[in-house]
Amino acid sequence: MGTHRGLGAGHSACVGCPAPTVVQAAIYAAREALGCEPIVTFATGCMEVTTSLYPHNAWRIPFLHSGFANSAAVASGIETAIRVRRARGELPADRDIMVLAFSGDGCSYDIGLQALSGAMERGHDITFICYNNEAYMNTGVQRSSATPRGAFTHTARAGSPGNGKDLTRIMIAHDLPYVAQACVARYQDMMAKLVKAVAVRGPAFVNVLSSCPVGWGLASTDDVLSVADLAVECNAWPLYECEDGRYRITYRPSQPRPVRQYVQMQGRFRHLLEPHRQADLDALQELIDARWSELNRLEKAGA
Ligand SMILES: Cc1ncc(C[n+]2csc(CCOP(=O)(O)OP(=O)(O)O)c2C)c(N)n1
Ligand code: SF4
Ligand SMILES: [Mg+2]
Repeated sequence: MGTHRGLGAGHSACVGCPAPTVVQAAIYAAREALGCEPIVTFATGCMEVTTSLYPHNAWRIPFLHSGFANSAAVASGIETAIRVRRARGELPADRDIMVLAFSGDGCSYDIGLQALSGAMERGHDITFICYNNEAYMNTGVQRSSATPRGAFTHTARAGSPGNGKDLTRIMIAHDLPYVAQACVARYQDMMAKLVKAVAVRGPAFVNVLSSCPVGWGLASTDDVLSVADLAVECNAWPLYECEDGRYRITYRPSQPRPVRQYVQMQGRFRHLLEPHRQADLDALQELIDARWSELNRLEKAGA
């Protein structure tokens, strides 16, 4: 890694928060693996607030705080300006300046979905990375459409009623050259996907599960990676990519773990362990199994 990492000291993310690792990895992919100069846009959320809280600033590379909704729209504008200035010969040919757009799930799944969809559909050469902690954490753990079925948030106190939107597949439906789902606990897999996403010419989207010790109600910050790992091992968060429409599962648990084990590690699911909530726990398992079967079918269909 170079002398500075793009995102350095001076941020105030909670102890144990893995989200800065996601951001660092994407910047590393761009700068060190591919030799690009990234310009970063960031929607409001934990990683934006904690890295740029006046008078501190953890950024060592160009960084723009967009609004909550428009990280992708701001990224589109920057990418267009780079393209136009390059065509006019105003940028040195040997400088590979590119745009990394980040947001949490609140922006990408909900309030910024329109801007994200538009930027992807127009074909801007940007890499959009969602660090997905499955709720609005920065404002005190409210439900987003990424919140899994049954999980407690302060706006879904008996457990989130929805199934959780499948944004990765929504992005695939945009016919993008590269879409992937990764997990912060599987660093090598995540890094390989980030490198591919940045290298692609055209829009790319990577959805990275990023556990949150606060919002997920973990007993200890020591559990932050093991719980994310278990999300992969129980198929709640499958690892896969889709290149030019072809699905590839990048990790297949040999013996998928029951979702009960995943639930047991997290305060946000505690109520699902009460005997009268057994049907809700079963429904969560059935949903995970159904989505996993469908993913396998899609992979086979493209083989
Ligand atoms: C238009 C607008 N609405 C609401 C807010 C308040 N707000 C700031 S961050 C945030 C939640 C962000 O959630 P997410 O994108 O999931 O990021 P996280 O905090 O979980 O990292 C909200 C609701 C805002 N800044 N702007
Ligand atoms: S609330 Fe969660 S996502 Fe936000 S900084 Fe703290 S640990 Fe990270
Ligand atoms: Mg979030």
